[in-house]
Amino acid sequence: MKKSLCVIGLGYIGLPTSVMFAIHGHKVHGVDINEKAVEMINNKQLHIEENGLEERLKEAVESGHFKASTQPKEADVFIIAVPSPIREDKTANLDYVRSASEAIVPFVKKGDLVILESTVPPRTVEDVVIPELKKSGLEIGEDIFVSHSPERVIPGKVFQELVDNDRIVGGINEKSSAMTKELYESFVKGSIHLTDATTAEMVKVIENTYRDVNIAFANELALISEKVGVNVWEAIKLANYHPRVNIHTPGPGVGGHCIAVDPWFLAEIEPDLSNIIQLSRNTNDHMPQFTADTIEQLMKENNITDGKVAIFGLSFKANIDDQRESPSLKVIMKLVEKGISFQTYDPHIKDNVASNQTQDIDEALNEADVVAILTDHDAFKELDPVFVGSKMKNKIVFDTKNALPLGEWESAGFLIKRLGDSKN
Ligand code: SAJ
Repeated sequence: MKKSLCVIGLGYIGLPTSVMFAIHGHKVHGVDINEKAVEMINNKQLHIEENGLEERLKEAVESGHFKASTQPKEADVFIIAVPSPIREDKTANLDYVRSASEAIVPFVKKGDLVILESTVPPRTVEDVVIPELKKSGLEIGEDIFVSHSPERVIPGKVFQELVDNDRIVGGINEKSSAMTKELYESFVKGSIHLTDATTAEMVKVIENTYRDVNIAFANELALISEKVGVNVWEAIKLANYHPRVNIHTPGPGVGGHCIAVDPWFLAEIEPDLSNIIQLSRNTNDHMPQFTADTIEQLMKENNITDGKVAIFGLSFKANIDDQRESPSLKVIMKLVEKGISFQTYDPHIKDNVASNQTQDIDEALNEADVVAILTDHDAFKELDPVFVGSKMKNKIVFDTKNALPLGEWESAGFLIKRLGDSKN
């Protein structure tokens, strides 16, 4: 049955989700506090980059099924997809989740469903969302229904994963779960697994924590490999041929608003029981420092004084425009501390997000001594080493993502240092 939906938060998750429901026949009223974003969305313009979003947004708006606004309104279903960041002290900041829950109170009515999609520490539905919704005077679980259905899509492949991924639905009771399942069946082709709200919260947080711990392991292996005469990329590739091994890849750090954040949700709840989780966070957080130290070392070894580094890659991972919590920004801070000159460049990031940023690759490379590859964008993998070398003062590359074809760059006269590789 087609429903009216009110989606709070039109960012990386809320906007694609709204658009999907709209093009599957539901009537969607999207809400965001960012007036400029609302205006752009209604004009079929993107305020974020995501593959396939542009044409779907156009279709959704033109169908008359999707409209954005700064204010919520009455609906059958409310979906909350707002940020849930961490504070400086690594505790969860649930202010947006709380204020979104509060904002819908005047509009919820008997029979409505409220779904929280934002990633949150276990018990947030019970301890934060429900107390707000109770202010409506409606009986929770009888008059209105509530569930947590965490988003699990990867930036860059959001539309594919929204459809194909399995979905976790945790209702506060069976009716809440059933209603939520029925709604997502509008477009989800993966299986929809039902559980309770707190378990669903836990599932989402442990998925990202698993990845963080695994990446920390890979980063530790990279540091060990540099000492023992091994290329970590080769070692991990070979180990992963084992049917029960799946080691992730090292890099200059872990960015994004999920993997570098969610493990703290568990650490906050049970600090004494989350040793590996906290150690992994700290290991990954140390990688930008290690990256900056290696750049400094490369300059010293090659007798470069007052050298210039070209930082390639500002987004937190390949082929996206999202620089939130990007390790690159932390590497830059460390370079500033060391007094090393640099220019930053990212073909995916059009706004000014970093110091000394340029949109011009020639300017970034001009008179540079070292190019540091911090994000494995396809555009970097396809770079012509002869062109890059022609602009630089010294031909040195620090490849933290194993992105470049080594032989080709060495043939072009480059000295290549690869993270986790004692031979290069
Ligand atoms: N990274 C590594 N090594 C790896 C994999 C990633 O260093 O082997 C780094 C990346 O470069 C990046 C960071 O980790 O800086 C995070 O990237 P990611 O691709 O692992 O994850 P996100 O943050 O884009 O998306 C994750 C996904 N979670 C899982 O894969 C378990 C996604 O499905 C979630 O929806 C998303 O978090 C979220 O919103 O929680």
